[in-house]
Amino acid sequence: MSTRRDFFKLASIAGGALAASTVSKVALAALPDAVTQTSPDTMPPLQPKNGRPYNPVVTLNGWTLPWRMNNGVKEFHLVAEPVVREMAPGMKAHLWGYNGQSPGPTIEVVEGDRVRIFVTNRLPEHTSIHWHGQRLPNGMDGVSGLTQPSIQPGKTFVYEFVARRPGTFMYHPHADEMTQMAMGMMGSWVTHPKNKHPQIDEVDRDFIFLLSAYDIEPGAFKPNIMTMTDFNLWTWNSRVFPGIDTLNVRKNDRVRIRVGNLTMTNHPIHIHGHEFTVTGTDGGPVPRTARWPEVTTDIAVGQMRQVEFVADEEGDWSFHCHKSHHTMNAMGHNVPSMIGVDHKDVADKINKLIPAYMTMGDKGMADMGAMEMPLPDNTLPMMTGEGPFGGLEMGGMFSVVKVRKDQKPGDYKDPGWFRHPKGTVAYEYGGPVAEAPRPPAQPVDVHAGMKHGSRVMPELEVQVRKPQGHSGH
Ligand SMILES: [Cu+2]
Repeated sequence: MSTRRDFFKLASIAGGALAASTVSKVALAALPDAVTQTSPDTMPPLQPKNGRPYNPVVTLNGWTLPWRMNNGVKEFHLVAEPVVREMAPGMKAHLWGYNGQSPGPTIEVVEGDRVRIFVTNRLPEHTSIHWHGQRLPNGMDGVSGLTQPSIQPGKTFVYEFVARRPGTFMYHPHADEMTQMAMGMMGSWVTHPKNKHPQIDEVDRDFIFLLSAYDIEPGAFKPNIMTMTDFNLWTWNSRVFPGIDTLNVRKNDRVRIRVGNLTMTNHPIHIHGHEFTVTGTDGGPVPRTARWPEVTTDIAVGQMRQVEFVADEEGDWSFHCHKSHHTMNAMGHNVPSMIGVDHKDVADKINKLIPAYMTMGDKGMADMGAMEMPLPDNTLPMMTGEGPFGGLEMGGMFSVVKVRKDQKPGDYKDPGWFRHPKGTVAYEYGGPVAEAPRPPAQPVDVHAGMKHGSRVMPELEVQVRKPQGHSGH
């Protein structure tokens, strides 16, 4: 039996050199501080205090994890734990994440850095971290059961590898993945190039965020982890509009935006007023000869894209997923289209039976943004947000790129709404209006089908839905 005294005896016989080489320095070292973030706001870029210099990224509604240098190795400490994430003012979700937030902090290193990451598991079940897209020793790949035993609750594991490839990456569990990603466990990783790189431009602003999706019933706090496709909250870094910060840049800045998709569907990410090119994926920089301009790029599941453009048009430019049901929040979208149907009469009758029934969208759904709906607690309106000209009627994956000529270099503060030069805003026509020719109106008897009357009319289906619960989104 080996005792502490035996160990010292052995060490004294063999000398200090043997002790140093047989006992891991890592095991002897105290853990680096586990820094925790309590705010869901966009934190200013973390300027590197030591190591190779680089131009840091800004994580949208997120932050970068500080490190410590230990004999030339960058040491980070991630703590997997339950967190409370404010998805937008008025709604908090009970998620799992890292170091106080979901997603976890961004990790920024430089090509060639040796990186050591301590991962402490404070979840009620085992976990692991997979370093998506990285070249590394197989045993550091973080696949529970395949390349390592899973990290049991209360345990700390150490990952160590050299960041070989510059680019945009992410990290996420590779243990009970469906649960852990549906609960919000993920984070971004950027490896900056060591030297000037022929395929990587220097940029003035460098943003990063992850796409994630949740199924949280209105009024509930926890995601339904059994959901496979019917998610109802489409988020950027576990935030939904109007909780997503704007991307504030200076006119003529070269802007890079890095986006990774850890939802279960694709997202065509679209910018207004500018064209971008995809300059890189999680596979590395795209050769210049293979780039083309576009205004929307589709990001498939498990992919990362970095897009770049020169922000040379001043204004407040929408930046969003182009799937229109991804730019709204969770509330009764499983209602039938009632556009053109005057159903007030029907609604009055239904109201006698179901007082909470509301007529929705006989002219479209825009009145949803303004109507005073009785919302359950901890719920966001389906379409919301106020702009300088009225309601934006948005939710989910929507934000604004604000381009200003007086935004200072390195200043990421929201400059407020754009002040349009005189005569550059769409306006109401004030002249005479010609009568537009219209087809003769068709009489529609909404009661005909219900009463099984003599006229052959398709039965008008009226689904009665109270404003709680939903599916199909
Ligand atoms: Cu989308």
